[in-house]
Amino acid sequence: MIEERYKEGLSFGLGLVRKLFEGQSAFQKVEVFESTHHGRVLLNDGCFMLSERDERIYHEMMVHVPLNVHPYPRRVLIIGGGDGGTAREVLRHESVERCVMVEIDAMVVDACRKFIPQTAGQLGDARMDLRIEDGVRFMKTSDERFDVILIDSTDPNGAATPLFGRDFYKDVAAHLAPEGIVIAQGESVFYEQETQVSLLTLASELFPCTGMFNFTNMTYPGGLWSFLWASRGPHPLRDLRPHRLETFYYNEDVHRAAFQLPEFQRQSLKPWTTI
Ligand code: AG3
Repeated sequence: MIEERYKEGLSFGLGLVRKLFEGQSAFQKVEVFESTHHGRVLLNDGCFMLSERDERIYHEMMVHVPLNVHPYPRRVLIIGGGDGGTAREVLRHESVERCVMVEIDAMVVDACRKFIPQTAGQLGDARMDLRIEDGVRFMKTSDERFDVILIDSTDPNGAATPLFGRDFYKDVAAHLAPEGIVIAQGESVFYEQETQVSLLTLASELFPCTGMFNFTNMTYPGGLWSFLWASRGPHPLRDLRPHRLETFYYNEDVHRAAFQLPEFQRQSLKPWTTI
């Protein structure tokens, strides 16, 4: 079995066909497997990052939700996202002139280029500026501003911990253009309510328009997961423009529905939600 031990006594698994890659980088263990039901899968430190079968759900929702709301997204920043799936969806938008992707771990990029071209295949696009660098450091050193910032991180352990903190979000705010939108991987709706509250709380201190939206998937523990929405102004429902790309999961109705949260989640996030 390919097994993610998500928490003590709680694991999720797929049948193993064969191992394609295993490496230990300075940051994490990186593995790629062929699985029985989900095609190729990427695991970082034993946690599922994506499967070929359902990765489009996460990547489409992370990208098309903000890019179909921002009036004219030209410059996009991705923090993390080493597998390339987020970049692939960003590049489908013709308005995008420049996509900077800052991934801390070259091993993830190299392994995906070699074994998961489905997500990493577009990383050579001329509009891409791929940097192997710590996203936290990039924020301190770059003076560029972006229309959309996408924080495509792992769970808040190890190298990704600062990406869920206040200091990092202050830097994110400093790099956001006037009509800018920030989206961040927002963890499990059922298992990580506290993480969601803390992420949304700190975002609400820095941005006027904040909330979370959900998507369901087959690979992340618990199925129902979230993204953080934070913007300087654009409203995810009122400012939605027509969607023209061919997609697997995303459409305008799914976009709108994603912001309708289950009651327990809505209650717990209500104080910091302005959507
Ligand atoms: N980012 C990781 C989502 C979190 C998964 N967590 C887990 N399996 N425990 C996905 C990267 C895709 N570009």
